[in-house]
Amino acid sequence: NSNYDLAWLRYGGASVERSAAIQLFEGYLSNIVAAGEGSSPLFRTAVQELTEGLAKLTGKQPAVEPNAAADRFVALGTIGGAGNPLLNDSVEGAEAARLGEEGYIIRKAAREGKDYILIAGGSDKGLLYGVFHFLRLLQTAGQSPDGLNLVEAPKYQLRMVNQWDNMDGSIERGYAGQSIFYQDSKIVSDLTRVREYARLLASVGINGIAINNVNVHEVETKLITPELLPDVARVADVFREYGIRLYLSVNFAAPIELGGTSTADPLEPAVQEWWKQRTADIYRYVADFGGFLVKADSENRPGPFTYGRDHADGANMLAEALEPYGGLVLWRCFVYDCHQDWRDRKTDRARAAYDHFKPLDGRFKDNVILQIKNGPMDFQVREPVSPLFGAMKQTNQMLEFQITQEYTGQQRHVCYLIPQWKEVLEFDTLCEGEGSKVKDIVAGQVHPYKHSGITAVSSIGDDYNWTGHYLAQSNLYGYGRLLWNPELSAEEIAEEWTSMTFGVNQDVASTILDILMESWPTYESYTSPLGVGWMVVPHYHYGPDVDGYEYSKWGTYHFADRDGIGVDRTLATGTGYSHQYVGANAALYDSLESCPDELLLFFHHVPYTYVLKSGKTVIQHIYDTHFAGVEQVEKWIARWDALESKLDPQRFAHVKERLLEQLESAKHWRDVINTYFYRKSGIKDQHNRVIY
Ligand code: BDP
Repeated sequence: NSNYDLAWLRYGGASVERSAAIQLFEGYLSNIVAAGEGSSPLFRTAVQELTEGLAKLTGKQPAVEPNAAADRFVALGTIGGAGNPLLNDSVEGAEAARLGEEGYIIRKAAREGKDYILIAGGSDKGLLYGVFHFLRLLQTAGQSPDGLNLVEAPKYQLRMVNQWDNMDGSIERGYAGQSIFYQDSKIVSDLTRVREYARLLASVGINGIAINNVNVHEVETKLITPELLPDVARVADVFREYGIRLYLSVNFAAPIELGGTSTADPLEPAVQEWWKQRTADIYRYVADFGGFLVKADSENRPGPFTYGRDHADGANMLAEALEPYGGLVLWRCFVYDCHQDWRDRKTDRARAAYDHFKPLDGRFKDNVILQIKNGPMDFQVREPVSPLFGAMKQTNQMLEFQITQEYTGQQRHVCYLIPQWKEVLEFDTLCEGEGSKVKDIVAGQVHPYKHSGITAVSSIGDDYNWTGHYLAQSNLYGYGRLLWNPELSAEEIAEEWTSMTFGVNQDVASTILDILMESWPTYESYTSPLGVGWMVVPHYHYGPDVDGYEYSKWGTYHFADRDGIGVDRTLATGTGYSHQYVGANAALYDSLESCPDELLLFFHHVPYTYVLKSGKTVIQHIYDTHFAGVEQVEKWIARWDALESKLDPQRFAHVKERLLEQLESAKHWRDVINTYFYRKSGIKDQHNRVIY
């Protein structure tokens, strides 16, 4: 009877078929032995999560005991905790050392005639992750207690989300209602929903959150002052119980706006001192505060450029203030000229991040991390990978994804983004020769970064189902899972999510899996073609407007004319962006012959009659994909309809309604795009479907 959906933490429920795994583990699930350590809040969270999860999954409240009385049970323990024989006897020292604080072991163990499932954390936090893994295991096929032996540790140090929530309760690029954090310029008093969000995040291993929009307006500027810090501290307390560290987005001009100094010049001692004081205040309220997230000199936000300083000057000033406390500066690289003259093809927005930051390599303090969007533009359905990854050997880097579907259907369309993110992570930058993949760079494994990781713009709001579209929950879930282990496949992640969220019915599972896996290519097929991007309604970014941004200042052009389309980013005749890549990658994109079809128009301007590797002309490709995309959505609707009797009415109806909306929108896209290019090119569709 809560007023929010439990997402993948529903643990069964009346309409859900139980996984066979529950039966296999049944004998162990009535007793939990939580020995010794049980004092830390995180340990308590772990015990509580396991207790509640098992109660729901089995229908019986498990007994929680300090000592092993029953013959079979689940034992919880923390490595290095006060001598727990159940743990110490079955975990070797060397093994424990490899786990790190966030890792855990789940294994079948035996001692003194007793038989148990051991969940052992590298710390209480690792234990909590182990508990969530065990609960997941009980809901997904393929595992039995025999031979159970899992040793897990996360790939990334920082596994974060960024809320783009504003204190008036709105969410920038939010498609799932209002903020769960703020209302009427205040932090909400009832943090129930925030706690529930912390559970969702911790269950997939997220360990950091920035709780306010990177565009910091007047009210949010005050979040770092004693006026609002008591409330920030309340939020931090909730997240701490789930092992999640709190960060704040800050306004670079805060010293001026809060009336401390007349300048925000990072080299001015009074400004430096001002930030040191504010930082000291913050740590008085939140002792484990994570640090500052900063959008500076970007889209009209203040920054060091105003004072003739560069980004290293700006970031280092904040880093110095945070350093005594171990805090970090997450400095965003989304810096470009948003007032450009569209006629000047040399100001290529795609080049901007690399051009701004690469020359600064080596100048940042080691508690600064550059936060780089996955692509050089802005979360389009298809972009190449940002060439900045790996280009700075002496500067910490982290990757920024966007879970909120700003440019991918705004949680009205299904668009499962894990396959897209996997492509980014698997991209080989060649920065240190073959095998210099993005996934390893942002793990600090190519260059030995002190700090690194992945973050993403969150997708949640106060909608009943959190994400606007039930199926969009899979992106939040999958994001966390991918950060824990980027080797998981998109299918595996989708399967896990589906069985936890919708149960193990085969028809349900296979339909949802297919829809999710087909969804990104489908969205791409009926929107902007061949990597060119944009063509969306300005500002809102939903629905087609081919020339919406074509003659504007934002640097997002397609250059379609009567003869052809695409952006020439080659070295010889274009912007030279292709040569921000290393060696063979630069050559791959630079040459028309080798450039992959899906990115062709990102790198090249070609005639409509240019023949793709697929054998089709560009124009016919545009026509065909736009028809195919709509047909695909029609097929999903038929498949979804077939699930009516197997799903709860509420979720069935909700997804159905969204699919119908997606269909309408896909038709709109198809017709606008196809007609536009027919009129521009005058070339007919081979199948005569496109009308003038
Ligand atoms: C774009 C959004 C804009 C954000 C900006 C950013 O349209 O609302 O403020 O990115 O990342 O995607 O700062």
